[in-house]
Amino acid sequence: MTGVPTGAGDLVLLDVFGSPFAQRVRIALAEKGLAYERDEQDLAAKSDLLRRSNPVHGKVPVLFHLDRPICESLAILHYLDEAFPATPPLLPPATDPYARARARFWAEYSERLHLVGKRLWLRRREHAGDGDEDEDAELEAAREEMAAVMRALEGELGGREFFGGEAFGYVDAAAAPFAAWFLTYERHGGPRIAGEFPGMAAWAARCLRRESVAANVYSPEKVCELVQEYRQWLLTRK
Ligand SMILES: N[C@@H](CCC(=O)N[C@@H](CS)C(=O)NCC(=O)O)C(=O)O
Repeated sequence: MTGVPTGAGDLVLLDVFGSPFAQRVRIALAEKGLAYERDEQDLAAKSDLLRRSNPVHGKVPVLFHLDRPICESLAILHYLDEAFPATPPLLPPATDPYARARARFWAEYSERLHLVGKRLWLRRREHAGDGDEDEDAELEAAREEMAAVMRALEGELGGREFFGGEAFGYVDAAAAPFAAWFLTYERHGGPRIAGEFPGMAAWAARCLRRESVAANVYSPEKVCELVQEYRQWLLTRK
């Protein structure tokens, strides 16, 4: 716990490659240059280890550091900053509590992308306008909410390279996994991101080019493909 990068055995991550919450942690570990072991989980048949280490939620990611589990992606990112102070920080410095509080706010807010995104792609029908007025109204509401989320994030980004300024930081690590989902949001009725939110589109492209992100998320096309498969499976099950 001294800030010296550890051997891979000291850090073990229970994760699922495609989980955007687990991706946050892998991105942060990559940014910090920390070696770790991955333990891919099967969420359809949860292991005793996952249940024991995250008894409240039973979700990934869980990071073990020296055999002690830490749950919740944002808590893990925070922990990594504190436990490994010699590595590149994600949060603003402790001498700037205001900037830290602000970063925590926007990191949490970035989850709106995922929640509202689901309302776009997890609908029964692929397209609006073929007869179900309730579904059309829900699609329109979700599209508007996604536009509001993008607008708010773009306002916070404020023309900077990253939410962390010139450096990729805590909000960037928290939100970057969702950058790979922008294409899916668009294809399922969301706003045209490049046209309406050029700042967010440029930020997403910047993130996806970054090694820590590119190595740890699926490509936007692959996300679309997997979402389509998942949707089919889910909708035919009902
Ligand atoms: N708030 C949690 C969310 C984690 C989460 O939703 N993980 C999903 C995978 S993307 C999961 O493990 N789901 C299993 C379940 O819900 O039982 C975090 O930030 O870590």
